[in-house]
Amino acid sequence: MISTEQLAYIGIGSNLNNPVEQAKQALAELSTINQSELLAHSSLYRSDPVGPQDQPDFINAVALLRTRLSPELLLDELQSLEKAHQRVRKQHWGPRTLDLDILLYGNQTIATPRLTVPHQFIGERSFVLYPLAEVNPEIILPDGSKLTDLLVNCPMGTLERLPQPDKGFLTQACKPE
Ligand code: A4P
Ligand code: MG
Repeated sequence: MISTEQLAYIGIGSNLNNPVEQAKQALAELSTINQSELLAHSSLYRSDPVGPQDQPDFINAVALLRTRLSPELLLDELQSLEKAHQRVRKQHWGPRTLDLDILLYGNQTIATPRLTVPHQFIGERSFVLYPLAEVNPEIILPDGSKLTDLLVNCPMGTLERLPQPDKGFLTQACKPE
């Protein structure tokens, strides 16, 4: 079977071992995933942890990939990147060096033991919705809900966009073609 290209939005999160560097490195690594191309990414954002509070602040970002990988193969690639960042799974919603979630995969709804797409909490997390909107404000979820409407009901809370560095991988928030 010849797989078709899909647009996949990936959520990046880190709150251990220099999270800004972890996130920047993750963006660089996402651009090397096979059969995939990094089309755009958001700025980096900082926010207080959602869930257990006895952990450091998080750095989050969103990346847009064009990929020929199936959702499961894309998840394999993301999990091997997490592993390469010495991610250790101890506590649900606990601290992590790198978390890579598939937020959206084309217009697909997926419910398997390994994958829930769109991501289960996509509609209620400011650290996901605001970076997504920076990459593409016109996103419509598979259930027909508009990103712009979700944002209206999701205050920024403690979320803040970090200033863009002058140089390095994150030179600018690039837009999808
Ligand atoms: N899985 C199911 N659906 C997906 C998907 N769409 N993308 C499965 C990726 N993985 C998906 O994930 C456990 C399993 O989820 C995977 O094996 C995969 O088969 P995990 O990353 O090992 O574990 P987790 O930490 O229990 O869950 P998850 O979903 O990554 O946590 P969340 O929901 O992302 O929450 N606060 C702030 N401010 N910023 C954050 O980024 N992140 C979390 C973690 C909590 N608080 C936060 C943040
Ligand atoms: Mg995850």
